[in-house]
Amino acid sequence: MIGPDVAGIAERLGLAADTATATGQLAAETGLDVDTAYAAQTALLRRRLDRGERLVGLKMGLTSRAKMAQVGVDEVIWGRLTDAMRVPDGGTVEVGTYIHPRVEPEVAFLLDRLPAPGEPIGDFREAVRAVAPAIELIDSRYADFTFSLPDVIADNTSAASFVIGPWSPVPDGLENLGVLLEIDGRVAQVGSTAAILGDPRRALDEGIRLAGRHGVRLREGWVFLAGAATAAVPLRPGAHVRAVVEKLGTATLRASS
Ligand code: OOG
Ligand code: MG
Repeated sequence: MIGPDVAGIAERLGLAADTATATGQLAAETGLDVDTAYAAQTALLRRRLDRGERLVGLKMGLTSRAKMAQVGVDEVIWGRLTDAMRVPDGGTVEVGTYIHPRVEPEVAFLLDRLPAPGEPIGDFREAVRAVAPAIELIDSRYADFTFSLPDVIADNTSAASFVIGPWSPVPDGLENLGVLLEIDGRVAQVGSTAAILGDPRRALDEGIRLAGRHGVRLREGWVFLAGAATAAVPLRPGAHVRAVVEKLGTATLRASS
């Protein structure tokens, strides 16, 4: 039997993103499994690197129950971040360049010295230099924002853009900080960093472990998004979005009208 066409899947998802046009789900049609889906994600990253983008970090997905419930997939996943996906804090995104964008509040880590593959993180403050509030803009390339586990992995876990707020030194506790997502000054989602695997620090352990299974090693200087603490909210034209994380501050993003 011929396996799924990894290059073809990456091309289809890459084109869907480039043209802001949804595509149908792939897994059922192509027999894509999780390992092959990560290979397709790598091919999709390669497509970005070939056009000059730089790999700047890793993002976790579905590290909270709120997110798992929203998309109906209940496994922790990870994807890649490039420099072209980063939007400056307070910056504006063109809504027309996305298919059906959603925003979600996140916590970002700036990675420092990480343990060797297979080793646990000893001192979190050695592994993480700084933390920041962040906004992730996700945009599934699949019609109706509907997908299976291998589908969303191949699609780089719906990653599209991200905003990092001001960096702070790692505070004493990260496991129970209040999280708010505000749209146009109104609270759209409320949560706690406890929703992220009980403690967002755990997301880094999971990221190291899960990416390591696919030969990907996290690097010093990378940005790491621990996963959304709440469900994501559709990004409407003209919206002004703020993510507030207690003790860490605020990240903001505007949508073009
Ligand atoms: C998948 C990406 C999930 C998160 O923070 O949980 C994610 C999706 O919701 O489309 O980025
Ligand atoms: Mg996210």
